Amino acid sequence: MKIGIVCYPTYGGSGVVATELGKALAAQGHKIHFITYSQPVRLDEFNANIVFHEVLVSEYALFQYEPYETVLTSKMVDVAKHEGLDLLHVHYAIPHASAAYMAKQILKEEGIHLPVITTLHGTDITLVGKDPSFEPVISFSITHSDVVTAVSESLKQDTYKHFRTKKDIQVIPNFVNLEKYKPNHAGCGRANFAAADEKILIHISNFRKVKRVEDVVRIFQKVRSKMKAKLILVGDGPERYATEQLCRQLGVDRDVRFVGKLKNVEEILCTADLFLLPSEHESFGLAALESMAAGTPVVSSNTGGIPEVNVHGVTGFLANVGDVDAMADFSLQILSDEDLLEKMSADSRKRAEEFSLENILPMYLDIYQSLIAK
Ligand code: GMT
Repeated sequence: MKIGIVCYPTYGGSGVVATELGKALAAQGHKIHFITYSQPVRLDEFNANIVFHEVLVSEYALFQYEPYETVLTSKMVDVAKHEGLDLLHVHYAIPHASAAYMAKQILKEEGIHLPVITTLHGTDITLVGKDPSFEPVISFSITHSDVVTAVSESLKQDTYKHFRTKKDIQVIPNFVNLEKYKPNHAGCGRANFAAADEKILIHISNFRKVKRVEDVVRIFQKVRSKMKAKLILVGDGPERYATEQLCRQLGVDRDVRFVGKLKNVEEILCTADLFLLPSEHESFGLAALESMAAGTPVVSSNTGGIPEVNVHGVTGFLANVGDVDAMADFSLQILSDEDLLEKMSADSRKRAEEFSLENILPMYLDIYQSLIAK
C-alpha cells in the first residue's frame, strides 16, 4: 500500500506513534510518505520505503499568522496525486483532520478518491480541541473522516462529551516496540546516575502544565526523605524553569538530574526503578507504556486513559490527581520492598507485551485494507 502519514514531527506522543507506525509499515514493504513541517524526531535513518515531504510555509508581510493549514492541504493533494497514495492517515485532529477533508474534496474534483483516517491522541480533544473556537471544525472533520480511531476508551468518551458527532470511533491503543524497550538494555548505564545503594525514579514528558512535573519533584522529595534515591527528569518545555526552582527550594537539586530532550529514551528508562506520571490528564500515557516495557513499574494519577495501561497493584499504583502523599507512599512501598519491585517489574513487562506492535499493527492494517477494498 502507499500510505500518507500526517503528524507533528516533535517529541510529543502523537508524533512518536505516527512515526513508529510508519516505520513498522515500511518494514512490511508498504511505501510510506510522511507529510509534516520538519523531519520527525524518530525518523532518523534512511529507509527505501519512506519519503519525507516537508511542508514549507513562506513568510509574507500581510500574514500575521502563516497559513500552515493551506500549505499542508496543498502538499497532501500533491503527494496523493503524484505518489498515487491509497489512503491518508492523519494523527492529531488540529489542523490535520480538517486539512485532510479539504484535500479529499480537491482530489474528488479531479476524480481521485482518497480515504482519510483520523487518529485522535489526546490534547487535540481534551485540552486544545475543547476550546470553543475549534469546536465546529473538529466536530465536522471527525464526522467526515472515513474512519476515526482513538488511543483509549477514555479518549473516545471524551470526544463524544466535547464534540457534536455521532461518528463511530474505534479504539486502537498505542503500541510499544518490545525489541527496543526492554529490561536490562545493553547500553544501560545505571552507575552514571546513582550509587548501588540508591534507587532511581524517572519522569519523561514535554514539561507542560498538564504533566504536573512539580508533583514529580514533591513526590521525590518525600521519597528522598525516607531513602537514598535519585530523580532523572527527561524532556524539556515551559515548566522546566519552575521545576528547577522548586528542586532548589525543596533542597533536592543535588539529587535531581535534568537530562533534557532525548531521542532514544530506552537507553535511560532501563536505568530506573520507578516511573512517575502524575498528569492532570492523559489520554493514554505512552511514556508509561514504554517504561513498563523496559520493566519499570509506574506510579501515576488515575486520570483519562492511564488506568487502561497502568494496572493498580500489578504494574504500579494509581492515585487521584494531585495526591502527592499517596503517590509518595506508593513509591516508597515499591522501592523499599525488593520482592515487590521485582514482581511489579516483571508484571509491567508482561502487561506491556499486550500492547506489542505485533498485536496493534494488524488493527490499523484491517482498517486500511477495508477502506481500499471499498
Ligand atoms: O503528552 C503530550 O502532551 C503530547 C501529546 C501529543 O499529542 O503528542 O500526547 C497525547 O498523545 C499521546 C500519544 O497517543 C498519548 O500517549 C498522551 O497521553 C496524550 N497526551 C495527553 O493526553 C496529555
